[in-house]
This record gives sequence, structure tokens and C-alpha cells, in this order.
Amino acid sequence: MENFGIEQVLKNLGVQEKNNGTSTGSKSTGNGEELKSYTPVTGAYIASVTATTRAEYDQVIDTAQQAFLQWRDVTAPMRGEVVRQFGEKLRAHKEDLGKLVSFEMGKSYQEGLGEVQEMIDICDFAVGLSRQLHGLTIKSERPGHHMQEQWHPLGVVGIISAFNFPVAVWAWNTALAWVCGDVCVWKPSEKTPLTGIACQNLITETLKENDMPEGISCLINGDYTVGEMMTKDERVPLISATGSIRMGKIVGQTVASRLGKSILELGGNNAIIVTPEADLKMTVIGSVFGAVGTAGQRCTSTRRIIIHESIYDKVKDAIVNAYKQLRIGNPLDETNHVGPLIDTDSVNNYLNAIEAVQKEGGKVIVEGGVLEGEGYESGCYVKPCIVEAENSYATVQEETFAPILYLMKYSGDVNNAIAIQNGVKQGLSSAIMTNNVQEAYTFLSATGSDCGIANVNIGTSGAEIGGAFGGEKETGGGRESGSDAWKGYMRRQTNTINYTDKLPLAQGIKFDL
Ligand code: UN1
Repeated sequence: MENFGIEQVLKNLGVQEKNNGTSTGSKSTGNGEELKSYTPVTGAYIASVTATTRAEYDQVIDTAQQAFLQWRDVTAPMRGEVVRQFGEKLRAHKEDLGKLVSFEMGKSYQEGLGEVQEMIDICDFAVGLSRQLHGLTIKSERPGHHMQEQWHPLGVVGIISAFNFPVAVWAWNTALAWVCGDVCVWKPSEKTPLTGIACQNLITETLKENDMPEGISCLINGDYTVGEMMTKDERVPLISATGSIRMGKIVGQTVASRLGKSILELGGNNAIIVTPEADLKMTVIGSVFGAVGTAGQRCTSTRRIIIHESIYDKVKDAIVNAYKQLRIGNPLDETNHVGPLIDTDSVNNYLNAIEAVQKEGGKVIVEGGVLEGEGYESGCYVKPCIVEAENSYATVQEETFAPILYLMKYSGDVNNAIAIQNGVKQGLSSAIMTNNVQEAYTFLSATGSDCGIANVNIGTSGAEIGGAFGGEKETGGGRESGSDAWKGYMRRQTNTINYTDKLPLAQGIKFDL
């Protein structure tokens, strides 16, 4: 393995040469098959984790259930205190964890640090929340009666996360779930198991320092068959899954068939509308970062730019020119803008999409392709590519997790652009670039964007943790992170308390004995 200081980083984070991929907080040897982690940065092998066996999984759930019995009784502000301390550990290890994210997943070091910052921010948010898990009081129709609504913990929460945000998405879920009194079982992507080990080590330390039971944070590893153990398991009342629409449909249906709850955060097909009143400079920065940041592997990445015909050529030329400045290469080198795709399967999907869209009539205006030669040995580095295309093309309708940007024109008023923007099955993120208040508010109105996220004069990616994160339609409808997303991790209970010595019935029903 080439050395980017990664050996030291792994050591600092307690990641070994061979790791037990199954953990309830104590160390033991895993029995399952070895999952090997390779970096897309150089193609080198980093380390391995064992996949979770059925027997190990059952033990994990047992331990988690035991832990829940204690954890739900710890006061919410005390649970918040534990999460606060976890946030402190993340602060202390921000550089190490950011570097490991960058090395194992391939995003730029800046973005790796940004991802750890999102974890720290959601911990802070959860700490505040731990004193604000508010219910309601409700006026009763009966004299001498009081009604209220309370929120109680659910139990074991299963978290399935994707490779592209290997640590932040786990934190959005787990920090909230913990202050809510739930315990969590996490299955990270099999493409990024080592960042999972590093996070589990940090939380295990925090729990031990607080004398909290093993099992509040559990880790399992493996392919979809391991995920399926959880989705089918009635002992896991909530599954929160982030990933492809294909995966989400299977997870959603499996969990629904046992009437469990799920939070699904699936694919996007995010567009920026550029109107004649857009600021060109902001449009270019927002579009280019949205399309090539994380090598187009965010669920919020910008896939489509819908430009008014009157300014189409100007905007197109400005974006094409900006693409000429992009530096592609080792993401740990901070002068590079674009790192590698996660693996060669992803590279093939990228190549296939470029070929397919051309067959449908798409015109490539910034050439794609796989980079070869020194520094590109992993075979995962590709050129961000731009295609002029129609929204109706099958390829444009699909989310390809790679830096391919589709440009398209609209004519007439902003409603025509909104119709194109909404004319896909996904509904995660959307944006409009305009300084015209009528256009902006039309876009945000009930007849505007149909996405979970709709921005004005900001790109489609890079959401802050304070808002609820997720989308509509095939994006799955789930909400994670800020606002009142915490309610998804709790069960609601309605209480009616009678403080009289009479028992009047609701709806005025008379029942005298
Ligand atoms: C994802 O790609 O799954 O809004 C999450 C963003 C990030 C999160 C993306 N804060 O781009």
C-alpha cells in the first residue's frame, strides 16, 4: 500500500489489518467471510473485516435488546451528554476520520473533513434535542380530564448506509436515535467497511467511559443478505436505509410486509433551473460543484441543468469553460477538485450511460472517458462529462452515480421549467437560479418543485443538518437529520387522564349501571 500517512491514521482510529466486522462494543474474533477493502485512490488493498454470520447477528440483536432495557431508562439529557462526548471524540479525530473517509471512499480530503463536520454538527443538534423531545397537551371534551401526547423510544433501530457518505448518514440517524432512547445496529456499505470500524471504536470508547451497557451501538457487516437479516426481523421496529431506489423498494416492501417502520432515503435526479434573471457566476459555481463534487456520487448531485433558451448558449459556454479548469486526481491532494469513482463497476455504469444517451440522441459537449497512466492506476478516475439531452431520454430519467451532467432548454415562463424539473420519478433535491421574486416563489409554491429539498440561488447538494433531509416519490419519502425528523425514531402515545370521581364517556355516550 502506498503511504499517505494512512497507516498512522488507521492506527489512531484502532483499525487493524483484520477486523471483526461484528461488534456490540466488545472485541472478539468474527467467524464470517473476509470482506476486503480496497481504496479507489490507488487501487491498493487496505484491510479487511469479517462479514456477520447468522449466529453472530442473533447475538447482536440479543445484546441490543438487553441494552435497550437500560438505555430507555437513562434520562434523555443524560443520553444527550453521552452523544455530546461522542461529538468531542469526533472533534479530536476529525483529521484522521476525514482522511480515512477520503482514502477508503475516494472523495476529496476537504469533503472528508466536511463529512466528519456534519457528524459533529448532528451530535450538537441531538444534544439540544435531548431536552426538547416535546409532546403536546390537548384540551379534553370531558370535564376534569387532561389529554397529552408523549414520545417514547422505539427499540432497536437498524441503519443501512451507502458508500458515498460512509459516516455522516450513520450519524444523522444514530445521534437522533440515541437521544430518543433507541439502540442502533449499523450495517455500513460493504464498499466502505473500515470507516464503520473506526466510528464503532470511537462510540465504544465513549460508552465505556460512561459505564453504559454494551449494545447501544452495534455494528454488522456484509452484503445484502446481512441487511436482509435486519429487514425481516420483527425485533427491529425501524429500519432507516440510504441507497439506490432498487434497494429501497426491496427494503421498504420487506419491512412493510411485517408492518415495521422504515425511513427511506433513496436516489435523486436533481436539477437546477436557470432563468433569464440568474446570476451567471453563482450559476456556474453551483452547477459545477453540484455535478462534479464527490465525483457526482451524492444523492443530491446535480444531474440536469434546465436553462432558458434566451441565455442557453451563454450559460452553456460558461459551464463548459469552468470544466476546463477542473483537476482530476488523488483526492488527498488538496489541489485536485475531482477524485475517483468508488470502483470499476461504477466506471462501467458511467461509460454505459454516456454510450446510451448518445444512442438516444444526446450530444456530448465535454468529452468523458477513463483516465490512464501515472496516478490513475486504480482505473477509477473518470472525466466529468457534459451532454446536451432531452428530459424524456431513458438515460436522463435514471440516476447514474457519476459526473455526467445533462443540459436542456426551456422556453416561455418558469412553469415550463418546473414541469421539466418535476418530470422524473425521483424527488430529492432541486434548485432555481433567479433574482426574480415571482419566479423564486412560484418554484417554492405548491405548484412548484415536487422535491423534498427546493433551493433558491444555491445548488442542489450540500444541505445543512438543521433541516429535514430526504425526498418524495421514488426517493422514498423518509426524512432524516434536522427539524422534527426525530419523531420518526419514536413512538407516539396519546394519554387521557381523569382527575374526577366520575367516568363520563367521550362523544356524550350515556352508559349507566
Ligand atoms: C447523500 O448523498 O446521501 O446534501 C447525502 C448533501 C449532503 C448529504 C448527501 N449534506 O449533499
